Amino acid sequence: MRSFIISTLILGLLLVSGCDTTDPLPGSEALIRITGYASGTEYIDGDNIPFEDRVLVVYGEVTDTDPLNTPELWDGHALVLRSKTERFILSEIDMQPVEEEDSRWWFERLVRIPSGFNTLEIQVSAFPGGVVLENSEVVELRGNWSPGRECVVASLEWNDVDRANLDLHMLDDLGNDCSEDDPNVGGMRLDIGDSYGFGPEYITATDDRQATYAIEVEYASDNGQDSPVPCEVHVYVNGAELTQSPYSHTFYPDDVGGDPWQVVEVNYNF
Ligand SMILES: [Ca+2]
Repeated sequence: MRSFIISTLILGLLLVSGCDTTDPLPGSEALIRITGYASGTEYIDGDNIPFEDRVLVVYGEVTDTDPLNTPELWDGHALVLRSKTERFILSEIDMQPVEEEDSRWWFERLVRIPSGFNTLEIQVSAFPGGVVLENSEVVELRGNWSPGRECVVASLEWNDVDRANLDLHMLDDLGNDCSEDDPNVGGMRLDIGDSYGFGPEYITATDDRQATYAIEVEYASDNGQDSPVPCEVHVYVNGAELTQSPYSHTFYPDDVGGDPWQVVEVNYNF
């Protein structure tokens, strides 16, 4: 089932595969490609994404050619790489088989696109943290969103080995708590909630008022994993990263459902 309805612009039909196969997956050459991306997204329940310029749906196909893998189960490791630096990992829930008994997998993934020049590509590994076996061709696109236009932005990423669910929270001084459970409240907006790893989750405070924001991280679920989960939070005010940022922390199995990590409190004065 597709997670989203792509309601408006399909900006590009982009790539054919053309992968470098210097170290291919066993079996044959994998087909990996980005077939398009879109903005103006709308969730099926009608909850519009109001800041769609910040987030695009990237979609395409990956072929899992490892003969050791079962065709019914996505057990490869693939990610969307933005501008060679930011990783948006494709979890099992992002992957849908194109046809039964077929090794082709369709994916959709929300990706954050900052202003200016961006690149997107797909990388495939045999397992998390493994050597990159194949790259797709590179898509070039321009974003029109800038963190400098926003009051306070926080981002959370965690390690890509265990599929734990960490939740970024931003709490304002009016009692509002923005997180995956309440992604659009008090002028604060969670762009991409990630329940199966590994972020990034972004929350942006958009109300231009004098305010205090507390940034916290909650270990919401271990999703059946039991390894320590190192994570990192970046905080920006008026587009400038705080000098102490990024902040680092490690959650342990006993931390699930416990007290959140209180990262930092930000006083915003325009
Ligand atoms: Ca989460």
